Amino acid sequence: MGLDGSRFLRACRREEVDRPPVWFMRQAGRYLPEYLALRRGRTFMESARDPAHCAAITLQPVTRFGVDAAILFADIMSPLDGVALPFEISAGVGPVIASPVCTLAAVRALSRFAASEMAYLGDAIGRIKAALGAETPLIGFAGAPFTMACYLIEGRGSRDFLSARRLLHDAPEFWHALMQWLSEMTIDYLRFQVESGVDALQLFDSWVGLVSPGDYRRAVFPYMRSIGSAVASWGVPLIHFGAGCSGLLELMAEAAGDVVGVDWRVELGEAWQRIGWERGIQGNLDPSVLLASPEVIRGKVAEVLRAADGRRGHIFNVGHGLSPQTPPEHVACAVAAVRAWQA
Ligand code: 1CP
Repeated sequence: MGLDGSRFLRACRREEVDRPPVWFMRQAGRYLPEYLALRRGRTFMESARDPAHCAAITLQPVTRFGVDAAILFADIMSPLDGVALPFEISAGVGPVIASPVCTLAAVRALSRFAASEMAYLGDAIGRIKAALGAETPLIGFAGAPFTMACYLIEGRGSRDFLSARRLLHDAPEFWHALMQWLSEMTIDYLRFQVESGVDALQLFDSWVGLVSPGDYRRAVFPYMRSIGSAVASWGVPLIHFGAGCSGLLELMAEAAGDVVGVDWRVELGEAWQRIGWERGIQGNLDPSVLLASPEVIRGKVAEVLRAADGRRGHIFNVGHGLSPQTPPEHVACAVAAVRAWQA
């Protein structure tokens, strides 16, 4: 078949497919017993920095469920290894950054991304590609600048990222310097993943739903646009995901991406109309549905597929990452329901 003929890459290009491709954000993770077994006694980043482990974890959901794409096992904080900014992924907390970046002087002191510091990831990508062969594409990814800025400023996760949003309003020179540095770093990091062999890219702007459309236009859009243009020039499909973004969909679509990833707070057909039929759409099952009974799961999967109406360019996914409580059999049930779908 060859990778270019894969369901996932064809859908990214809005070509005809026999059925929508399916994969899940956070498909590798704590809900899988084989993941917990491999992670035992190791921190998240110890596993992510070990090419054999990273490859094995990336392949687990492909082996178990036969999903139509793999996603690299890494975190949105991973590229900080390439700029020598110390961080950890702390159990039960998430990213923790040793020295948050809150002043213009701190931004000016940041160094340029060096792929040589992340040789482990290039090695992992090579191993994953060799194991996947010509059937299943590999998605590389990065956090988008706004979401990265949230963690760099606060130093860790937060419900509302108030300090970051205050600086967006109150310290424009700092904000733009940080976003400029982040967008350059992101382009360098994504290019490194493409040169190492990934077949498609996703930008996670998980928390950008916190900003108003006016602020998005001024303080986020230009940086997304520059990343989007760079990726477009490489000829690799780009998925642009955000959660809680129903007020921003048109702007996000205009800024970057061949495909826009949406969550369940917006009806998929309406979202698609707003982002334009010339783009693909990814989503948008509520991940909490996968905690319900198989019968409910089949019904809700059908609802998403009906909303997409068999149009070219739909990639079936959850609207945000799978939760650690998800029974793996329920993920298998959703995959089977997508496979069995007849429009
Ligand atoms: O030890 C563990 O297993 C911790 C859980 C975990 C996992 C499995 C974290 C900590 N990161 C990951 C992997 C991960 N993170 C992937 C792997 C590929 C996949 O299977 O999908 C990806 C794509 C991410 C991306 C990521 N990390 C995002 C964007 C997606 C999203 O969910 O919004 C964000 C916001 C992070 C930060 C992060 N890393 C980990 C946690 C718990 C968090 C969120 C913390 C918070 O709520 O602030």
